[in-house]
Amino acid sequence: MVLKNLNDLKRLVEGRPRKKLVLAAAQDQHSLGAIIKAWKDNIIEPILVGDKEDIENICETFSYDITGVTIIHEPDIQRSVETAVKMVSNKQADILMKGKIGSATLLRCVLNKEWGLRTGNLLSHFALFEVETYHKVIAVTDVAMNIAPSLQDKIAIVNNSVACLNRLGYKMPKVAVLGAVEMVNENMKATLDAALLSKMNQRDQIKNCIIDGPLAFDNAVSLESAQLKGIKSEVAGDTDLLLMPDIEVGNVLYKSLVFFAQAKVASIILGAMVPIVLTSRSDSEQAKFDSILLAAAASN
Ligand code: COD
Repeated sequence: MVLKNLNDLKRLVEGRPRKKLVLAAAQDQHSLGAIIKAWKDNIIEPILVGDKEDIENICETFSYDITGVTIIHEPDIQRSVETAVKMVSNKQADILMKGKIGSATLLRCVLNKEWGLRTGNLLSHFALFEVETYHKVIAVTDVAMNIAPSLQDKIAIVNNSVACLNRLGYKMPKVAVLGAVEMVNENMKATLDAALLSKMNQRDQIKNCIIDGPLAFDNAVSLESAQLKGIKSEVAGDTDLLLMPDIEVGNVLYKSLVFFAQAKVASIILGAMVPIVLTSRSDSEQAKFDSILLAAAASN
């Protein structure tokens, strides 16, 4: 099964018990709007940690009915994140979500050695895009957490993403490891890593997926383009997951898809004790809702 659009995620959570989601620094309009919708749709049960007065003012202004929702008053941003993270590590919540706070600040709390959400795995960012010009949803990693991943990191990033795609119903997701070109060039590290990852996949060192690379973006997403270049590949033109060389390439692709191609996006952090909804503060309420849906579908 593959996802044709982000709405397909709904099917995966239907009939499942609601997940407890804790929103850190909850005084954020788009996050609150998304959470209330997900609550009304029976996907999650929200817990809000943040400035109670600000939260209530936003909800009143935008007519969000939060009657019955647990609010933990913590006006200090840093302490509100700490409280939310600890609720997850104490098993009082199944999903963590970022509110009015920078990504790096939240991630540093998540990585805290004493009370954070580490599991021993690398944590990585995973995004799903619905783009009109592609025949199915396409996953992209890592566009927001790992800055300059090593080969070892890329193996962990692929494993995180493949495990998530497997949970979403993909048996053997097709993974394109991107470079600027589809030939190995010793001066372009991304192409060397890509070739190694492909070979490791062929030798079963990376399982449950089909990896090909290096592929340039055009051959990864267009069969015609791959054929014109004479590339024979099971992945070319039918990619489920794009592995980015580094955060700059990834983040520029992410923002280009959203701003130029009007793509819809859902994104989470994988590899921690629970999925973490970590959308950018500029993301729409819809993107935050779809990310909650993805987190619920991806959680155990
Ligand atoms: N997974 C698991 N452990 C990690 C990871 C990871 N991805 N990254 C760091 N750690 C561990 C390290 O092993 C170490 O023990 C500790 O955390 C601190 O590591 P540093 O010194 O590299 O960590 P920081 O605090 O300097 O950086 C961690 C961040 C996640 C904050 C950093 O990688 C970062 O800023 N990433 C980009 C976040 C961002 O701005 N995204 C926004 C784009 S929209």
